[in-house]
Amino acid sequence: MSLELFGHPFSSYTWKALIALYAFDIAFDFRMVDGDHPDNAALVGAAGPAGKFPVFKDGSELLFEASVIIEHLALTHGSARELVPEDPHLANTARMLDRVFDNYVMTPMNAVVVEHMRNRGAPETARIEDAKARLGRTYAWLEQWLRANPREPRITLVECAAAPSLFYADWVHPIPDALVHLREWRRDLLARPPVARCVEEARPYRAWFPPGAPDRD
Ligand SMILES: N[C@@H](CCC(=O)N[C@@H](CS)C(=O)NCC(=O)O)C(=O)O
Repeated sequence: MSLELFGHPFSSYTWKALIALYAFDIAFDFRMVDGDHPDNAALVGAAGPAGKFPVFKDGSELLFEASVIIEHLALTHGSARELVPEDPHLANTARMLDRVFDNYVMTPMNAVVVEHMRNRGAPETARIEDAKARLGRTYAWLEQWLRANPREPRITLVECAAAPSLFYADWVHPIPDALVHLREWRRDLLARPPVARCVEEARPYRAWFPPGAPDRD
């Protein structure tokens, strides 16, 4: 059955699904969502209530929400089963962490990006500072969590969620030097081949990053 992923190489949520697909060598066709591909954009627009990407097409089935796509890969590809822990309690913990990255890293990081887009040149400082404070709180929580729960060198739902959110969040609000475990984990994640591939594929679009991309990574 042919598999298609609709998304964009600079999109953090597209990365979440791409990392899983790349990590387990799952063959698929990438469908670019941009102004040059109106049919792809139309499919994405109609797939879910918010018209967001990524969207995954598996035969006649259309799936949206990056985490759901990853769970689908774990269910349908034996080789990718370890994306979600077999033990139901460990799987629940992985889903909790996935929510931490989406809700408390990706969301405040996006809030900074959106504020720069909303008000180019003069973003509202209070909104930016509020989002950065939320990121700071999550960073501190993640540092403690990593200290108590060292990660293994494998790719699971947690790594798929962590890599893109930490990649971009560190651009808008750098992880403090004191949070050594979190900084080290981000560095380690970016070096993993499926993540490094996403970083390279996104590189041509960096000039688009509304707050301005730093000259690193
Ligand atoms: N909850 C969704 C969020 C997806 C999302 O926000 N995607 C962004 C790209 S990273 C998007 O579609 N932006 C375009 C839009 O909102 O129209 C998921 O987990 O997949």
